[in-house]
Amino acid sequence: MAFIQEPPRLGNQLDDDPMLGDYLERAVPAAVRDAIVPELRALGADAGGRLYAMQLADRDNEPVHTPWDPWGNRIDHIEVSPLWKEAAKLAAERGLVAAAYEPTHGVHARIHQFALVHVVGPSLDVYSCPLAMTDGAARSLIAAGNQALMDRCLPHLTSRDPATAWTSGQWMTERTGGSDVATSETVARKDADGTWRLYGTKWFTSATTAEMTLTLARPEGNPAGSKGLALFFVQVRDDAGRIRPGITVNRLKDKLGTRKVPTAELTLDGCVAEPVIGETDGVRNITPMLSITRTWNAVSAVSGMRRALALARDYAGRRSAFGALLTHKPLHVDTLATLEAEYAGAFLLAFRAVELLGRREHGVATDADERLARALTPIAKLTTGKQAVAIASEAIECCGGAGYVEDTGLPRLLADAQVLPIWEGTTNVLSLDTLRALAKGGALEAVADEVRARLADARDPGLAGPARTASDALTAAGAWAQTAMTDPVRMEAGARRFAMTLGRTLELAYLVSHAQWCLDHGKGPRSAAAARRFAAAGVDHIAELSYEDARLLS
Ligand code: UCC
Repeated sequence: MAFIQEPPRLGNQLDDDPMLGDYLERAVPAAVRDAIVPELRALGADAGGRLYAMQLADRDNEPVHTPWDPWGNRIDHIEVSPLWKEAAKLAAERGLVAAAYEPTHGVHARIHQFALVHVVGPSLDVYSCPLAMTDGAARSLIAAGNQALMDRCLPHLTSRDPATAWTSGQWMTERTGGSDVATSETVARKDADGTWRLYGTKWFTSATTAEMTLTLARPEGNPAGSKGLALFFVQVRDDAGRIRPGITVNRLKDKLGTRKVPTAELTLDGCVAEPVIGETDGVRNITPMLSITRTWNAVSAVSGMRRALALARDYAGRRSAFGALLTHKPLHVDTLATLEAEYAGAFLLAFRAVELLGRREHGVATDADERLARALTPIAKLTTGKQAVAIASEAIECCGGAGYVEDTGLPRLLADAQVLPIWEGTTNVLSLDTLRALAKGGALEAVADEVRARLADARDPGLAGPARTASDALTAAGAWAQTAMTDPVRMEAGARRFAMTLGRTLELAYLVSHAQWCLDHGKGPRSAAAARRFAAAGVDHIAELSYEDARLLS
């Protein structure tokens, strides 16, 4: 009989991931852990079983936009995939947003929420996108202190009832682009009766099935630039789910990945809007949204890596070549080990950002926590986004040609990962945001203190080497920042290498500290091995590269 290769399978997505289990044991008190682990385990079974099967079966279903009904009415109906409908229900019931806003687990609420997201997110075909924006909108309304909008929206945004749950959009990107948002062209006009209406084009609105959105527009007469923009709330759909007057869906985007996400181009022609907070400073007022979605991005990057690795590892146990299973081939073992180390470092960085978010939201953050969080959010987003693409690429390569064939489902890992360094701020924009954060003062010291404190945990001789690598990289980054500070061109040109060095240094410091905890708590030497391997993969990206050379090459 001809040879037929078995496909990779997934097990329970909690139990198969020692990183998550060990982290929860270290980071949350036993009472919280006892409460959340059964829930995570049930979700882990669903994620690796029923939902993964549905995801494979649902592969060809993509959102469909129907602009008109048969009688000529403009309806702009968007039909999402069956898995997205299931995801909407599951997300509400399991509290993928709500868990962060409920008092049950206090300062650990964010860890609880993002552990849920980590376990199930990769089985939901990027439904994490509307959830991230929903979470960001809830947090932005709270930060703005707009009581009327909070009363109206929060019960829906944080609902556990699928019948009342809303999602939110985040309409920032225009034809002028998604990075330099200050150049947005949408205008806000006030009617004689005081009603605000928006006029313009939104060029990239993700998950346009949302019931509401936060968006930016320039009140007529306001100056150019980001200060002249204001943050607006728009109720996108009526109670029957119909799109409201003044909003037209021009078309859905034809994207490389995230193909289940209905991303649209919109024309706004007089849609009703409400200012969320004042009539200026829109960019500053939407930054709470950006901090939340960037944290979601980091966690989604990490969970995407974990999914890619789970499939590649399982495949290695089912695939024989040159006389042995891949799990027994030294070069394959070595390849997977490098990927595991990257995943472990990325996991710890992303969840540190999650911890800090929780501390800030529960009023227990110190000044140092605040400064650290401001820098850590862009650093975590940019570092993990790049790692996610690299790991997805390697993981599909681990499956050979099967990894390149669409109906195995494997190529989607890479196509979906590729959005992570792009949306919510590209790697370069976030490198510049890292400089912006550090310019506020005290943030670089907060990062340095964090690294030193984690490295001080290392007592095992096997961790001395990785600790030295992290410490040296920190010194190099600090020295570079000191001298580059006086030369804006040099500083900007080197910003990505600098931010990436901080990201990898933090990851290694967290790995060292976590590894020591694992050794101390009978969890074995796996994390120490990850720290050593991560250190060998390169941490210090600082390099004095000539800008003149860069210009010659551009
Ligand atoms: O929309 C997109 C797709 C949606 C899908 C989302 C799904 C997510 C799912 C994830 C999970 C899977 S993609 C497009 C997204 N676009 C962005 O993220 C924007 C990228 N660009 C930037 O981040 C830029 O750095 C800008 C827009 C923030 C730069 O704006 P400005 O106005 O030129 O810069 P300024 O003047 O420096 O900043 C204005 C104010 C300042 O405060 P004040 O007014 O007090 O001086 C800054 O300190 O905003 C403050 N600010 C911040 N505050 C700027 N950035 C931040 C920040 N990150 N945190 C706190």
